[in-house]
Amino acid sequence: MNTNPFIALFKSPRKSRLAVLIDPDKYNPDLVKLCDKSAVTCVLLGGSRLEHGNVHATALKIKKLTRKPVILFPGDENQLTRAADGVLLPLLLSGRNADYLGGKQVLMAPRIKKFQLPVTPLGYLLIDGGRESATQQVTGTQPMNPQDLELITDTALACQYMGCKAVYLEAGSGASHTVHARIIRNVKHVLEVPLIAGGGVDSAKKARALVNAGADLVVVGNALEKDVTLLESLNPIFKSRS
Ligand code: 1GP
Repeated sequence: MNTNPFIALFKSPRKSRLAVLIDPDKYNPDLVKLCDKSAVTCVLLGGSRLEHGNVHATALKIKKLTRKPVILFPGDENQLTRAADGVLLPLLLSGRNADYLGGKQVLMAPRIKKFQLPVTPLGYLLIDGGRESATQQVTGTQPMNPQDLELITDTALACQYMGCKAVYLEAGSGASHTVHARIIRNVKHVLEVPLIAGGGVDSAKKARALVNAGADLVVVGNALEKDVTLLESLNPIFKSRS
């Protein structure tokens, strides 16, 4: 049986981890080159909707530049490639669009099998980050209201009971504000699987707040695509957590 490199990340005693999310449309080799010299534990690859980027070609380029695992975070069934080390299979339980609660998964399944990708079923909760997100537009679902703490917590727990091996609290790429620490704390309190947080992390302060609230993995995309030097200020947060 294949070991799952994504699940393996959480076996280390490290308190929290950093993932870089790469959108094939905005691929920047300089960012990938820094991964091996930094606290980045894995590279996530994918996007809500791709315009010109190619997941397969980008995965091959990334694999040449880093030894860190490259895990697909696919927006749809066309974003799968055998060049990656694994795949997250998102279940968008914050919404009620059947395409993202089964339809897309059925389309992805034969390709995941063909490419023999270790798969991690992922509970995916979109939480209002103060700006209409690409995920919201593409999936046609509304984000959860950050005030609905109990519903968010129950939804995360349901993901776990439905077999998800991790839960991702997502404020949306480029969110005005990250998922609130109170939400992270509450969900972390009930969850037995790793908790991932992302969306709108554009400073060390915001990353640290997520870590301190209990996120097992923090995902940063946009801000690092714009400015790779942010990695220098993120490094101490994640290096000191091992
Ligand atoms: C989006 O949470 C990720 O899926 C990353 O968001 O691009 O805002 O870092 P950002």
